[in-house]
Amino acid sequence: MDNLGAPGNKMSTSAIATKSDDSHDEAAMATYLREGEQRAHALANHGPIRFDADGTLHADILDAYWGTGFYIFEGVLGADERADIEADLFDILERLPTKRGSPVDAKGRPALAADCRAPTLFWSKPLGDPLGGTDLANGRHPVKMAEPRPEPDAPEEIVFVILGSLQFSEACLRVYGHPGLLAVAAQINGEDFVPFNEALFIKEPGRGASVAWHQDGVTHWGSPNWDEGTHGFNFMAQLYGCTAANGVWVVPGTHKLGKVDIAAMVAEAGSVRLPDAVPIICAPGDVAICNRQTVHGSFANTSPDWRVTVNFGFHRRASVLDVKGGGIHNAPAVYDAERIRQRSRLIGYAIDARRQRFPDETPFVHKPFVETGQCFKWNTAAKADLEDYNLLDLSI
Ligand SMILES: O=C(O)CCC(=O)C(=O)O
Repeated sequence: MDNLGAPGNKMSTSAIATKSDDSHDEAAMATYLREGEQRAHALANHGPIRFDADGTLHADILDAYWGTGFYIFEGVLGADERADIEADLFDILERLPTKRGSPVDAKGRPALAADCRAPTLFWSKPLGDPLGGTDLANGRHPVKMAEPRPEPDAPEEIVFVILGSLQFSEACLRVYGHPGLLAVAAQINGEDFVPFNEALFIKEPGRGASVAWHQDGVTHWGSPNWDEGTHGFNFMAQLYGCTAANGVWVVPGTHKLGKVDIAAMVAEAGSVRLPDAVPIICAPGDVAICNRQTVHGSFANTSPDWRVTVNFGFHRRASVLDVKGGGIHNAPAVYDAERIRQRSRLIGYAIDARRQRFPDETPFVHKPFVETGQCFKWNTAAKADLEDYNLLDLSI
């Protein structure tokens, strides 16, 4: 996930406001959602994870992914796994602080993440857009989305994203170790692929916040070696599925264009309803892969449906090694081989956690672990080792 900035940053004086009168137009939005669904159905970019006999990801998938910038892997997470995620989700929701900054949850217990040093919980007013038109996250969200009015009984603020999420949910950690998804990561980013970060997106009906249009990368845009895969991708695993109304929208092909002028796109469209954008529509258990360079975003969730996304990204090692990154998800730093090795332990823990829960699956083998003789065990000590692990996110 790739949207957040240090809390407390101020609004940009140069922020570009949307013509919100138009964007609040419910009829126009309903038409937009319907037309977006039609555009989504016309794209041949969904199906099960498929490999050829030689282990190569099926050419149709590679073509569709590199052509549009996203692909939906259908039926990746079964009912058992989704039930595990849901149980963890309920636990997380119960343990959230009563309000921003509160050390306790509604039952008076120490709140989730209360003692974390790394950025974890991100708050918004219900149906708000905390990022659009601000300087947060390097100002990557230049345009404010529409902010519909929530019901009067809505709380003042809600949590809409949780970073470092694998420390709060073993079920999410096990999704991170999914052999099919990690094999896809190896095909797209190379066998020595490395982590980016992980997040849980919670888009509650009638409350879930917008994530304004943006491209994710903050480095490399001007690099002579830049290409359509430089900033890696995010997997977006759907617990309950997602619709045009509550899901992420992508402007297909924008991952190939370099840095795009999003404000100009919105100005040309005359609203935040970008005319070429397509919603990622998923059934429960589907997992989308989304190129981080695409122009993408999501609208406030005015629909009656929850969207819960287990979001986790991977990079090419070459995009990260000895590169100065950070500043958005953690402190700026040069990402040397030792940091990459340290951060990659999450892949090792995830593979072993998954092996223990799903013993009939063939676990993924991560080539760098074989080459360096590293072996990971998911146990109590490993669990303790996850605290604040996202201080080492590889954020480019
Ligand atoms: O899930 C969302 O609404 C936004 C996800 C996103 O922007 C990202 O993963 O970069």
